[in-house]
Amino acid sequence: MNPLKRLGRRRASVLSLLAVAALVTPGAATAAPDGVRASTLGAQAAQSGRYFGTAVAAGRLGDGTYTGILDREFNSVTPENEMKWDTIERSRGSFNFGPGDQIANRAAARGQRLRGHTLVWHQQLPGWVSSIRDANTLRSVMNNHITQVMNHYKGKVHAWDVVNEAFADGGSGQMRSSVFRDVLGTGFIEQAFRTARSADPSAKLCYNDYNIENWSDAKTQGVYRMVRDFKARGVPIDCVGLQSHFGAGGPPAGFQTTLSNFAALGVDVQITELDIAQAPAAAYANTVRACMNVARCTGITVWGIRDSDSWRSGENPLLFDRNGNKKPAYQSTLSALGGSAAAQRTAAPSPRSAAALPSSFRWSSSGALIAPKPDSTHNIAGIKDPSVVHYNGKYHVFASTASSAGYNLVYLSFSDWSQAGSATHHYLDRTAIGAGYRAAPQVFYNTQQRLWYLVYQTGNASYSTNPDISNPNGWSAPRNFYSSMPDIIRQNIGNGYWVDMWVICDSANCYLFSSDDNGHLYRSQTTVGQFPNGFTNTVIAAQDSKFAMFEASNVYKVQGSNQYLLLVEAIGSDGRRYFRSWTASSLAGSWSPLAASESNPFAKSSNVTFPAGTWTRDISHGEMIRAGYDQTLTIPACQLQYLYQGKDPNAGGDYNNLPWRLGLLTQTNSTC
Ligand code: 9MR
Repeated sequence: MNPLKRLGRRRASVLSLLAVAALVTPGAATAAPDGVRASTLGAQAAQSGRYFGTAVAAGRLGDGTYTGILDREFNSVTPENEMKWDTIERSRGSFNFGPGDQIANRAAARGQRLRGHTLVWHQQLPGWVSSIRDANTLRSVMNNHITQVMNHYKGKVHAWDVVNEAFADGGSGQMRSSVFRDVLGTGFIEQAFRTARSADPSAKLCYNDYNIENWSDAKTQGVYRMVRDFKARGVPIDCVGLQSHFGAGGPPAGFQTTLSNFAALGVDVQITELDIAQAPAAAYANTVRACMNVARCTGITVWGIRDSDSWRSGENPLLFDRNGNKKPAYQSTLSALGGSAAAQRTAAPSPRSAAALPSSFRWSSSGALIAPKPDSTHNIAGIKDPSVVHYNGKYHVFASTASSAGYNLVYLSFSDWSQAGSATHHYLDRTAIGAGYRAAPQVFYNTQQRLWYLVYQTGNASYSTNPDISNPNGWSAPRNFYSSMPDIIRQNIGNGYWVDMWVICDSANCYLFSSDDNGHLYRSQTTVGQFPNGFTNTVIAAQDSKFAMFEASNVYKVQGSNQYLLLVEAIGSDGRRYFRSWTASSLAGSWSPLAASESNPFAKSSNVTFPAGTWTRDISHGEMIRAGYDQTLTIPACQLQYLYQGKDPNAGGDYNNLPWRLGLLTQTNSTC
């Protein structure tokens, strides 16, 4: 992060951004391990960590053809009717778990997972409930039903449809009229979810509905607003079930967008009741592919096994015909899951078994989650350059505070992103870190020394240590890594600035990377034993034209692979910030382009969607959400998240006074 004014330069025309020749040795993509294709739906879905389930009717469990397919193909089941209110609590306080148990016990005996369907629904609701007019009575009846049923199935049901079909069809985007809404008000859904969380804290809590698959539909938007509001206020919700009862055309064009937009709110999505009129093979494949393309789409359930088992049997909407034979849609579904009917062993990579990163990325962004909190002595315009670890159940975020008076550091922690905006900001100029120019922090835990390190720029590369990351007052006074700027930097920096120091260690060495706002990435090294002393042998690790390799470099170890990932912030031809990426097989190695161009960026406004509204065109200085928190800076290979700085696209003026805010990118094209 450049401490001084850079206004004007960002508008300069940027030449030959795509010229990366100086930087790389070409080729060298990491080979994915061989995958094994499975021959059944459940086994193939399991290879990507997903389930493939079906609705099951207790009344059909005596049919050998039915159970034969059920046990061969499916690894999750949903009772089609047996856990609904009119079966379980037909009269007040008298619970009949028999049919539900039959399905639950059978599934448990075969290692099949169980979805619970459904606790609060206006249909299949006994008359004694729908005729209640007193709110206190209905509230206690609803809470009691949820509690009793969830208690009974505790440990057996992995996800519950807590509330089913509460939104109205048509253009209102509002909740439908039902005894629950009419007597309890629209808050009944929140009440149901809170009760459900207390009843079984380890079950995933889903909202389930139909006709919410098309992103632009008012009903979809209504449910989206509710989930966003729940996440923002900390109302417990873990998943959204999209029933997906489709016509012969299959899913709407924007189906995957809907899945990823919900997922970006921080919930899982599941396709819960899939059936498609006439079961066209392509329509099934499109549906499955949309789920496979969204990391948080955790499973698919078809609503029945054979066409003759379907609630819409006249439309033959399922994967097996009346005789239990596989239909063409079965084959297309299996291939879309990544499998093949022949169960051949193949050298083709299985999408989920590869630990390597993809070569292009797509993201969905949150809104601005963290804004500055000026106080009487901190007149702050922007919060910038975040560093983040997840440790001890909390996110710990360190960031620069920027104002016309200069830069310093701030610390905040919170347990959930929905709480990020309300976290207390601890200004670190009040600690031994002290006032004056400190910026662009990077935090990690040194496991040998059992100390947290905060690395930051002060004009030199500096650090403080702290035995307890959660204690802002525990940081030591700044110390420098170098006695002075290394010669090679002095010789190459031109009229740039020495910024954005970054430490990462492997088992032998620690490396200190830094940038110069002038096209160079520098690297020094020391041994793990000597760290934090002894940084020497400074070299140019990568170089390009000034704006193509500007600043804010991150280097990570990719979990489960031999890959390291380099991100560097560039300034695009539109004057906006974005990230380029490279990989290498060692920290001292040469970097090969991964998504390294303006047209195939790692993260840029062009590959980020903003379901909550486009609040920035800059994707600027930030950090990946790591898999751990130690000096190896290990990130997951899948489902990446990146905390970044963005700002109002219309803001201008003094760079130090720009209104930077922090937002979170979530990868939407993870294949694992
Ligand atoms: O498939 C179920 C059918 O056997 C029942 O008669 C019907 C009663 O309303 O419910 C069917 O399942 C529904 C599910 O519970 C919720 N979403 C719509 C499904 C199809 O109607």
